Amino acid sequence: MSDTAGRKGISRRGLLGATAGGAAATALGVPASAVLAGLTGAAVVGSATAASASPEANLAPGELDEYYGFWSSGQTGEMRILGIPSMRELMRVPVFNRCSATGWGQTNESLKILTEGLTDKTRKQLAADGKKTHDNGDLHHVHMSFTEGEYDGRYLFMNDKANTRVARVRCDVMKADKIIEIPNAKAIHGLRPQKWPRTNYVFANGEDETPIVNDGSVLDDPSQYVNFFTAVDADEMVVAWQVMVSGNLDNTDADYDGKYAFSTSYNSEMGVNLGDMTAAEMDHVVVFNIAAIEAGIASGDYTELNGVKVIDGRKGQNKTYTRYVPIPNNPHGCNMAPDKIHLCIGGKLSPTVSVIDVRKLDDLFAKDIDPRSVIVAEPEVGLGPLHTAFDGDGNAFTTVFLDSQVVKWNIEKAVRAYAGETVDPIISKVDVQYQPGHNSTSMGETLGADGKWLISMNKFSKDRFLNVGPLKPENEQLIALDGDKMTVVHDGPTFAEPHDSILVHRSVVNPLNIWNRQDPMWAETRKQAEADGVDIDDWMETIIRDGNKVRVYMSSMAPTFSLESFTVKEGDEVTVIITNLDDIDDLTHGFCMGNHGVAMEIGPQATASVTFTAANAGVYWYYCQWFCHALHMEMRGRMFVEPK
Ligand code: CUK
Ligand code: CUA
Ligand code: CA
Repeated sequence: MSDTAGRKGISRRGLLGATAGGAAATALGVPASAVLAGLTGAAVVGSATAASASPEANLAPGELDEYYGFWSSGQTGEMRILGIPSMRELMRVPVFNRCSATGWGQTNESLKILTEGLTDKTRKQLAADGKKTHDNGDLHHVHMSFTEGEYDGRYLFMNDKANTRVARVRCDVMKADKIIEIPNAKAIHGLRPQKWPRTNYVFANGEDETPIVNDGSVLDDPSQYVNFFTAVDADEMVVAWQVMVSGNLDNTDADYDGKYAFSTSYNSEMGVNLGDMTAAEMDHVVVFNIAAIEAGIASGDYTELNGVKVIDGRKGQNKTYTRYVPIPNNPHGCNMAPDKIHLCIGGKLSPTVSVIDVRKLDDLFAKDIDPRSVIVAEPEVGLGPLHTAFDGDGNAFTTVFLDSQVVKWNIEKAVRAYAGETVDPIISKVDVQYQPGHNSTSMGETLGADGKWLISMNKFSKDRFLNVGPLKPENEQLIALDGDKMTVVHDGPTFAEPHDSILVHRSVVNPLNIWNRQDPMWAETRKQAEADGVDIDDWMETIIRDGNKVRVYMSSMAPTFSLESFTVKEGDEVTVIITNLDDIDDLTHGFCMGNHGVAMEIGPQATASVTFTAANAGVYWYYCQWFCHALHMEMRGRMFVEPK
């Protein structure tokens, strides 16, 4: 097989020239082929003709979209919600990032969520910098919880590659409720929920290799480095177990039978530089046998590492837990087709998509068959295949980064071609602008894949929009799927750096308009208020002094705060607790304490609190910073800070 890979493969030099290193490519920003594609047919098709081909893409003002798009934001660290097909951005949900508008990362309620799942090492790291939590994240993958292969509208799960975390967002209020740091692993990248029978686990890949016990006793000795595959208990949001693997882990997915999970590895070499990581012609996909791993944990065949039960699934260890299927060449995307049979692996340095028939995996584990025999197709789709999405008719859509295209191909034809039949699995190709990473189809990662829309998430926008300086937006394109044709119908510039998205039919998602007063988000705050004899569900005008701590309880009702002023002493630690008693759709208030770097959102019927130090004597105004009323400007009051 390595022979095949070598023949079909892109040379390492070619890849470097096209993306990172070569002078010509750097000057243009994208390879020549993409530039040509963009300047010839594609741009014209993309704007003028296309709009008429799919009129339903254009919604009238006030018309609602058919799909929710849940988006990652890469190094921005938030989750975004878009409407599809309009591509209108509906909301930004802060998760790993600090948010000025909502106070995420500053309110006591959000700080609890951001800090309770941290490891002791990280607490020490943060304390050394005078911080409680990280204020950055790198959120690549957002996926919804499943019940029997279909989205169930309960939760969204997402990764933080930057600080090795996994977060959960509640779909009823679209706020994060749990964020945990994953011990042992480094750089959580690929992330997917279990699809069947329901999302009991969220699978999360560690991308960066480190020593098993990373305490400084081993440093520059990569032979002692490992990676960790993590199963998070999705209900409790705690680590259920981990598997130690050979090679690093990139993207992951799970089957529709609840038996296996899969991870791609581009660094089977366990290299520490580019040359090492691209040295082998074959890397691999790791297949995780979930029932076997659970049995191994139950029978005590694990090592406990930093409080986590870790199974040894490295190559040459116990083969009941993992198998390694060789795949050319630095593979990337890992996508399970809704036919429940085919797992598609993007070859990246190989122009192929390797297709695994998951029905063969039982024999792979039980009978020790040749791991390559589980591959049933390996169509050549173009240069730089990364991710694959699906319709409900047995077709796959693969992004090819270097060719700047999305390629539609038929899985069954690809299987027949691999078996020797003369049949071309490629159905059509469409130019995108430019360099696509992920793509996603409407409901495409579920059994309800409907093949209506495809989004191509492109890493470069270059000449598609007005120049905004050296830092350009990315470009996300909406593609109408119509028979064999793929038509680009919309260009959407976006800020850094949506990797991935899912398109969920609106019938699945039913958020609240107004918070439930008993929401667990402010349970701790409620407990403190009860101890202080304050009813946070009612009009509040209470100030509690507790040593140098002062708790200021107030309510908001447009356009006033219940307290026009309050008095504290220089040096006091002040906590302001506010319940927004308005119970009208869309009536959010805010609280911003001038010159103290303090601001938060209080949604209708929500309670929120924030703590700061009144370090300087004087008069300070607080105001509502969410426009709520004709007299919103007047919604303000004074904090008097008495000198010591
Ligand atoms: S990875 Cu970004 S293009 Cu982090 Cu999902 Cu493939
Ligand atoms: Cu309340 Cu603006
Ligand atoms: Ca490699």
